[in-house]
Amino acid sequence: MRTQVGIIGSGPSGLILSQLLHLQGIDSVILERKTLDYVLTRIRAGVLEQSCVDLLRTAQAAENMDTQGEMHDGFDIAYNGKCHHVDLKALTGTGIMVYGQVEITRDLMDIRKKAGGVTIEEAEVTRVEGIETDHPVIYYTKDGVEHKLECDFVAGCDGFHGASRQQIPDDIIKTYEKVYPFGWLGIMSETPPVSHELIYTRHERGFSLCSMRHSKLSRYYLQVPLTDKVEDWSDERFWAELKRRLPDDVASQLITGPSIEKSIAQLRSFVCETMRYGNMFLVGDAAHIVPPTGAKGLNSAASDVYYLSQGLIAHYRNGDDTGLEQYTEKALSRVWKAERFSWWMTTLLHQLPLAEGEVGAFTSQMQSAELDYIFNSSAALKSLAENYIGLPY
Ligand code: RFL
Ligand code: PHB
Repeated sequence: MRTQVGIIGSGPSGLILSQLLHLQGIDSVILERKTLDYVLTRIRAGVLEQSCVDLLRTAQAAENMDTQGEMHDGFDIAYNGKCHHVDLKALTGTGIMVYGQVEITRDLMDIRKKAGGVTIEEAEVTRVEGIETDHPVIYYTKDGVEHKLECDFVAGCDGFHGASRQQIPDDIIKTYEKVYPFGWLGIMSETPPVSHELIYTRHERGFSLCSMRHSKLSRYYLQVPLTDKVEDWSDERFWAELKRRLPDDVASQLITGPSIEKSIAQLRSFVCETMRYGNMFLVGDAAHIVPPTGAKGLNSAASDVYYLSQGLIAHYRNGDDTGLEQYTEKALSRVWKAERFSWWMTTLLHQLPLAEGEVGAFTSQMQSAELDYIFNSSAALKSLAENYIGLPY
């Protein structure tokens, strides 16, 4: 089989890219190792930056988001038992969109299916040959049989555990990583959200986050030790712990119910330099990971897709390769700022173990001082808001 752009992975990166290319008459094939139904069970992001919203509109994939998503003008950070409001709209002129990754993925899969785009499910990519040439070949296994997909370009949209990054030789790739010593236990419940906006809470028992998908579906997270297992957390224990961490006036409003999903995610910061090797480009989680505290993962994937789609469109339209040549530099410049913000939000709001050389919970005092500063300085609050709504592409 042959196509113009071989896309590995049917997550948001691969799907948005394929749709933007399709609208410009550029052909792609998506290879996905799982079934598409399985991909739709992975509950992840919920907060979209305006630039990501705009990209989905450009991709003509925004109909459901525009009718079912919710625009939020702000969010709260709670500490010392009180909520402090971040008025994103007043500080930056824009807000954020609350619309789930599962829904975006489903919308894009439906559009691709209707347009007759080819996606091969349960197709595990094992290696890519000829990456340095104009004819890379992607090898994948389906039903125990090896197949190949010939293409002009490879888009590695296969997430952190994918195969594409592994194809880059060790002497060319440089990676940066920080693994955090705690996880997030998340639940989804068919209950009304405790507040109409998100609440991030710093508490001595650990961080928590109240989020949502819509008026009848809530998403809550608790900071937990990495040694904890999902089985350790009955729904009752989860709700009791969340209530203890929330300000009293918020806790008293919390409506609880059975969880419909429960999982623990590890928190990691990771960046891979380079994002291009020969005619293969890494996109989204394949190249970088952030802890979810700043809601930047999917949003950073979207900005990569924007830069890469522009480069590929210019290549096919008029043979202009400038965009492809600048892909790594442009994408990484934005990614590093999202990495900084996510690391900073994580460090600000979580309970951290004592660092080497630290006496008397010094970091904890720094967190308190920083929060106090943010909510008493219009400059600091504006900086937080500007990063949260997303830096320009
Ligand atoms: P994905 O979504 O991981 O998709 C990669 C796809 O590639 C497939 N694959 C392969 N296919 C073929 N052959 C192989 N060898 C393959 N290896 C892998 C996989 O099966 C999969 O289908 O990466 P993509 O598309 O780059 O998208 C990235 C986002 O999923 C991720 O950044 C976000 O979910 C992160 N994230 C959030 N981002 C936000 O912008 N806002 C948020 O509010 C937000 N909340 C979150 C999050 C991530 C979380 N977790 C679970 C880490 C909340 C959580 C809890
Ligand atoms: C979510 O709703 O899943 C969510 C929202 C904000 C975050 C992380 C996750 O920072």
